[in-house]
Amino acid sequence: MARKKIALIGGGQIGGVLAQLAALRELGDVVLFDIVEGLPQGKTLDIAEAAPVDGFDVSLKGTNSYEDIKGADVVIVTAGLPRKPGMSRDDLISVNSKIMTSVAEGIKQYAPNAFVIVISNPLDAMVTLCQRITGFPHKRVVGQAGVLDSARFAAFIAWELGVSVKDVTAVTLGGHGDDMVPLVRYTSVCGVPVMELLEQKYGAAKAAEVMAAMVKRTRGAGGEVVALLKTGSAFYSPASSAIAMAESFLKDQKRVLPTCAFLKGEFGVDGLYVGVPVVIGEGGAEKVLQLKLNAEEQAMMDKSVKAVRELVATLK
Ligand code: A3D
Repeated sequence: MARKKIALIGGGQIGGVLAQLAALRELGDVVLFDIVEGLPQGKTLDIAEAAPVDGFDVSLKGTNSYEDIKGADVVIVTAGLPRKPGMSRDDLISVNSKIMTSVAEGIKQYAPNAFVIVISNPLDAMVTLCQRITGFPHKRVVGQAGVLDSARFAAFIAWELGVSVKDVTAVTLGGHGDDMVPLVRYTSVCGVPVMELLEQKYGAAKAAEVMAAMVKRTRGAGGEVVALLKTGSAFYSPASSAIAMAESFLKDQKRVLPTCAFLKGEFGVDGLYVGVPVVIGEGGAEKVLQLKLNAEEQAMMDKSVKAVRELVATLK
């Protein structure tokens, strides 16, 4: 059986970590593409030279030529500028749309059967653009945001309650912006609703306050890292999140992962890429998992969807 091939478009901060994680997990052979000469070649050489130490055995290639992504099973796109302090993700739309246009054309030509995971911001718009240009079926073009947003929410809850992050299941829906929807009611620790545990710890009133602060921190978590780093945005956690999605596809794991997927009526949304729980398997984004939302949650979802619609409408 031929080895799987993973193409990474963008060899910057996230691209480098993606290459290392894909290699460490032996997901397949890795091709790292960037327009900057030497950058992807240098990073892949550096990672490959760690193979005898780490004990992985895959081929790693850095390239400035799209031809090298030929036949890729998975393509993960991080090409594009990241945020700097004071910028919103939406501020990146004009410059990153131009980059995404050339990237999507390269993918269309050389990796026509790939499952594509977009990470570039503004996420919901960049996924939309990538699908439009490639013309691939919607289930083969998705965005990574929700795995990360949910992981951040889960981490804050685990730290607050003093429990392992492994035992927290957190769910976020909606666009990858300040209006994202952390779903408190569906968030639990080993099956116990998180609010029950917070109320045991603090009583009802303070528990609500503590949760509101964690929801707020989750919504602003990307910006918190940007403000600390000053020169760019988060890169370890977005890379881990996209690798989980790629792995679920490559191994047909059918994991249920919050994914920016194209909705056709689910959650009352038609014809738009938005973050929802999705079964990811060999067919790509195979199925959207429907959740029942109460009036308050639906209102938050509607607000987030409206923001995504407005953003996507600005695409040329
Ligand atoms: P960075 O380290 O700047 O890497 C981006 C790379 O893209 C650079 O190496 C560029 O040379 C390269 N590039 C620029 N133009 C092209 C092109 N036309 N073709 C191929 N490569 C090109 O950024 P990063 O890795 O930190 O972030 C990458 C993107 O991910 C940014 O848009 C971020 O905003 C975004 N991001 C998304 C999330 C999500 O969870 C959705 C999280 C963090 C960052």
